[in-house]
Amino acid sequence: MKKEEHISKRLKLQPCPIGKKGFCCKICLMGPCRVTKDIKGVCGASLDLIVARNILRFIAGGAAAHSGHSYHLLRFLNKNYPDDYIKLKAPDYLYRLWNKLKIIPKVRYEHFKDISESLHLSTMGVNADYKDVLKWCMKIGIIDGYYGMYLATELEDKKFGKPEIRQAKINLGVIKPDKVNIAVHGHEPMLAQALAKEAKKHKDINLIGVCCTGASLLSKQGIPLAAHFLLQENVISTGLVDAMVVDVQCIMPSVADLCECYHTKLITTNEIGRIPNALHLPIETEAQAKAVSKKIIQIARENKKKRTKVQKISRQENNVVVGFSEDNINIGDLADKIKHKEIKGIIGVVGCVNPRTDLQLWSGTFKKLSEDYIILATGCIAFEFGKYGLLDGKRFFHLGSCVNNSRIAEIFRRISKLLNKQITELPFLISCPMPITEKSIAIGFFFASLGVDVHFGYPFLISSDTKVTHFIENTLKNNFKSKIFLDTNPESFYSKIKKGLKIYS
Ligand code: SF4
Ligand code: MSK
Repeated sequence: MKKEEHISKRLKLQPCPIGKKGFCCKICLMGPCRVTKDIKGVCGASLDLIVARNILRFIAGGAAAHSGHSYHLLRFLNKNYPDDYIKLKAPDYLYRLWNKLKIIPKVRYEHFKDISESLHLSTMGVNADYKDVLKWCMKIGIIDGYYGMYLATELEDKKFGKPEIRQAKINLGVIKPDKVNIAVHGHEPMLAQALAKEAKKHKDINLIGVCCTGASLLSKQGIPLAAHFLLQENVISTGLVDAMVVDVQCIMPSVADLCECYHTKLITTNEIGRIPNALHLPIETEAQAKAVSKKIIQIARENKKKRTKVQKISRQENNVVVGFSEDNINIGDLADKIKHKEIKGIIGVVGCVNPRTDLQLWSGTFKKLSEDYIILATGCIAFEFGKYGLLDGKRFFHLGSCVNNSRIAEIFRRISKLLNKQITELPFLISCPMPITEKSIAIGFFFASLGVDVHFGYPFLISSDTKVTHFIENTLKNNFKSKIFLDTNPESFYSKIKKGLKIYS
């Protein structure tokens, strides 16, 4: 079968209706079990237990990815972090609450043990109390927030500098036909930063970003961002990209198929991220990153000569304002606007752009909401907002890659401190309208642990009419004063939020 046929078949794949709701268990070989309210699994596991275990395993995957990201940075920089890292970063009242609930790791690197234990307790025949499993979801969410996002963001800022506010360009038009185009894609910016430094020395090299490695370079250095997750294949199919350099996370295996159809050289740079037929040049140290960068430039330059199938596709560029952070955004002004009710609140819009949702409709919804709310955006959805001309640095603020969601948490923390309120008392909302990855669910649970209500716009896992849904919509409030809720319909979401945050509770 031709590669193009493979792609069109992939696009027609329908999700399993049982798995989509989290009603399928496949953690032992007596299954997979498709359960209902009336039919338990072969082992006797109830629907609620299975849904809760599936959520926990999803969050564990996300926390492992974010914590792996910060672990790779620590190794690259030969650095460590204090044992009481969470105590140093979290608001005191929350630290005390989490301590009382016994949901924070206190010893260095112990969070990896907790991620591992969450897989252990959710395997067959260990924890059968769905409420306790959900408590673990909060614990792993906190780990994701601090040992994943906060730590990675802090290490990257210290090493590569804080973002700076500037004008920049995004979209496929940033790929230049007359240049050697090198795309960097993934999440960990160590090699990409070295490549950016090296590329500056060569006039013929055009470095462009994809996904969150790209969002990180965009916010710190203004390097153009060619694509988000959904456009990663389009980058290659321009026929103009001479090397695609990938690290970890959100790299579709299909890019290898595409590279076979075009001349693009695919290069993997992280020891855990190998792809068949790609050139593997793993880096673990700064010296290796520098040497590999020089090599990649040579390879890409040579490879440009092999361009044959240059496609005529839309080569649009969009102007955006980027480079916001917790340090350069005007916290005092935001606090005043909230205090004097000049805005209804702040919505942090996180992450992914799922092709099973309506991207245009969701972007339009946030455009309308921005009349009343300030919108803070990260990751792929920020790119999507940029495509619609919304990233203006007035109502919409670009805060970087998906680990940089910690910047949103930090902005919430600083505003609450300034107003002498708890985070939960302020009109903040996190919305993840089009989640794709395990990380996005982990991020949601992290914000819920801070007392922020969290919206998801796609029905995986938390859609069921089960006790689990009731728990995350209602019982969370008892301890965390937040709720996690689902609304897949942009219009009904808009009408709820338009009225004001927390009014919909
Ligand atoms: Fe089925 Fe129980 Fe095995 Fe899950 S653990 S697959 S519910 S038998
Ligand atoms: S890349 S995690 S699709 S934001 Fe961070 Fe985009 Fe979501 Fe991947």
